[in-house]
Formats: sequence, C-alpha cells, structure tokens
Amino acid sequence: MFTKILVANRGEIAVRIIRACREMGIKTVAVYSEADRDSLHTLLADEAICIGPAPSSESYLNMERIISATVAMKAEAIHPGFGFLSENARFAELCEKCNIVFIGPSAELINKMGNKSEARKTMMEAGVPVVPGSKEPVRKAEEAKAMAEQIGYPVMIKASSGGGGKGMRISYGPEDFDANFQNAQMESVKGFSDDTMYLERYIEKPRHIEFQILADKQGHVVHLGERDCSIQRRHQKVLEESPSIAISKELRKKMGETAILAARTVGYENAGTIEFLLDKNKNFYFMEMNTRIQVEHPVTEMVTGMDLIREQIRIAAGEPLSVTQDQIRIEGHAIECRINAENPARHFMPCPGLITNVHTPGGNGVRVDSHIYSDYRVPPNYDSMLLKLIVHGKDRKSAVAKMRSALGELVIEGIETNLDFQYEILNHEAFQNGDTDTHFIPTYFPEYGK
Ligand code: MV4
Repeated sequence: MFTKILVANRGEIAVRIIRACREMGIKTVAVYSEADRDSLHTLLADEAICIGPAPSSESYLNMERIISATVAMKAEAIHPGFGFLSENARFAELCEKCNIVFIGPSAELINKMGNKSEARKTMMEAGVPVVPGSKEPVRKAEEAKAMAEQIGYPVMIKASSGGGGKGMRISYGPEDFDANFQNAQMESVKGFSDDTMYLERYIEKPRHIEFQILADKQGHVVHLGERDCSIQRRHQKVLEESPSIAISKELRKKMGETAILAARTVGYENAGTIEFLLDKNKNFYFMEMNTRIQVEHPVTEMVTGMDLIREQIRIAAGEPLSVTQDQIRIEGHAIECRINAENPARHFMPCPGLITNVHTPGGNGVRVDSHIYSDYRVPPNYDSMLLKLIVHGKDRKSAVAKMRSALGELVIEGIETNLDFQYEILNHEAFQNGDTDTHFIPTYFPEYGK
C-alpha cells in the first residue's frame, strides 16, 4: 500500500480523500493555490504545498507544478478527485512517465472514453445498446443532414469531445438542422478544438441513470447499482438519489450486467460510471462513460455501505476488490442535495464571499461532505459547490422526510445559497411522487429553469 498520496484537488472532495487516506494510515499532501491558504483541505492534510496563484490554470490545472510537488514531497500516487485534471489523459500519461501512480484508469482509457463518438462505436460493436443514431463521426453539415433523415427527427446533434451539454443541439426537422449543426460544431471547435460530431435520435423526457462500477487489476468487475441524476438545471446536477424509483430489481440486474459488459469491453480499471438514458418505456441506452470518481458517489456509498475512495486507492495499489458481486446489497434509499454559493433569484449567479456562520445537521443517517466553516471566505475562482447533504433512510419516503428535516436545520449565513431552492424541490408533490425525469425543473419550476 502507498505511504503517501498527493491530493490534486481542493474543496470537499480533497477533504473527502484526505479523510479516506487517514483512515487507511496513508499520509497526505495537499496542494493549494494562493487563494486556498485557509481552505480546509490545506489545513487538514499532513503536509501542504503552494502550487501557484488563484487562477486554476496556474495552480490546480498546472500539470508540471503538481508533478514537481509530488516529486518534492515524495508522494507515490496522485488522487485527482473530479474536475480539474481528473479526466486529462495527458496528465495521466505524465504521471505514468514520472513513475507516479495516477489513481484512476490509464491515459489510453481516459482518451478512448473521452471521445464520445468513439466510445459509442466501441459499445455498439460490443452489443451494448446505444441510442439509435450515427456510427461514425461526421464533419460536414450535408452529410449529417442525410443521416438525420435516416434516423428520423427530432435528432440530437452532439460533439465528439462534448459531454455535459456542451456542443449539443436538438433539431426538430430539416428546416432547422443546418443552423443547429453549425452552432453545435462552432461551440465544439471553440471549446474543444474538435469539429467531429455525432447524431442520436432524440429521447423525450428521459431519466439520467448512471451505474457505478469498480474494476481491479485482477480483472474483477462489479456494479454498485444506479444513481438517478435526472434533476438537473442547465446540465448541472442538483439532486441525486439511489436507488432510482424507475428501476425494478430485474431492470437493475440487466442494466448492471450491461454496465459491467461496457467496462469489460474496454478493459476498464478503477472506479467508473456508465451513463444511460432511460426512456418512458424503460428502454435504456448507453450515453457516455465517466472515468473518475463523481460528485454524487456518496449516495452509492450510503446504500452499499462501501467506501469508494478507499476502493479506488486499493485498486491503484494493485489490491483486489474487497467484495464480489453477490456480496453487494442495495439497502434503503439515499438522497444527496448539492448546496452551492449561488443566487437562484439572479439566474443562479455564483455568490462567493465570507461565510459568517455555519450550522450543519447531523443524526442518524445524515452525512455532510463539505470544506466550509464559520469565517471561511469562499474564493471567486472555483466551482460554487459548498456542501453535499446526504441522507439515508429505510425507503424513499423516509429519506425524503429526513432530507426535509436536515435541510431545515442547515444554516449557512453571509452568502446566498440554493438551500431554499432545494427545500422547494423536496417539498414539491411531483418530487415526492417520483415524477422526476430530466424535465423536472423546467416543468415544475419554470421561473428557475431559465
Ligand atoms: C440526450 C437527450 C435526449 N436524447 N440525448 C444532456 C447532457 C448530456 N450529457 C446528454 N443530455 C441529453 N442527451 C438524446 N439522444 C436528453 C439530454 C438531456 C438531459 C440528460 C440528462 C439529464 C438532463 C438532461 C436535460 C436535458 C437534456
């Protein structure tokens, strides 16, 4: 096992990783920017090293500085967390070249799955169901339009290097196709320097269902059930739960086996997520694979009793998975609410600043993953997520009751947050009834969907 790990991240996930390392008897090195001298991850790690000025490009995204810090501090491995360098194949490759263990899959795999049209083709060939659409990437608008006629409108136009809604457009018919294709492609060239696109049939009001998988170096692959992440605002997840109310035991088995097949097909290693769209008739389609630990991993931990960060570290160190598929049980129901420094009344504009007072809820089945504290100043340079409130109950109804109670007790003073918006979601009859597809926010909160 490793003796020292460098955590190449900040905020709550850096804190989460440091805590897992401490439990495992592994020393930790935090890296921090000049804006994060007083951040909890800096204070909590065994050692900390400043890697540059506040802008991410000069600190948390600066590969050379992070590698140098790892060498200087004599850490054997880097945990990248999520965001920043976590899905950067060049960074994983740089780690490999410097004999540093990157806690995640290989650079080659990150690359392969990072190209969404290539991933789609790989899955098609392996017999994993994908949304009907193009098999090869496409550059030319006329060629794409001919494909769209074949697929049938409406169609989704997506960027090969996209994900999370960037470089994505819907076309309802030939009359609006060219403009939408051009706009999506322009966004992709600007954002990813890639003009290759792919097409999919538009699935109406789907659910976003993702399966957590774990794969070790010995070739064992397991799934840990699903997360329903359908409640999103502008492609940002707001609230996640596990299990999904839309998935029966039989469907879970089928989708879980498909997720394992997807992971096996590419020879996956470490923790990963297979994203599916689930339509109204319960057909499911592979959408993309995320090759990192995700923000919403705690809901899976709560229903399985496993520690995903610990498993990631064990796998990277060459140890086998601590469980087999038949030892994994999904028990009860977990919900996570993301609390962000943002103002719902002003189009969810980020609202950094000084937090004057914090009170976090606790008790049976209540978990808080956060880096904030009273008198902490939220810097304006990074993601606005402040805290993840996670609850676990015996069923969905009791988890909802627990979350309403916990949200009611949570206090964050000094800055604007989306806490009241989360409370409104939990209080909504449609949420309580499980009427929670991807159109939940635009449908029930049209004033917030904008
Ligand atoms: C889709 C879709 C319907 N049909 N693809 C949005 C983010 C990106 N990861 C994929 N997205 C979608 N792809 C097809 N073929 C609907 C969405 C979508 C969505 C997906 C998950 C969660 C929220 C969403 C909100 C709007 C659209």
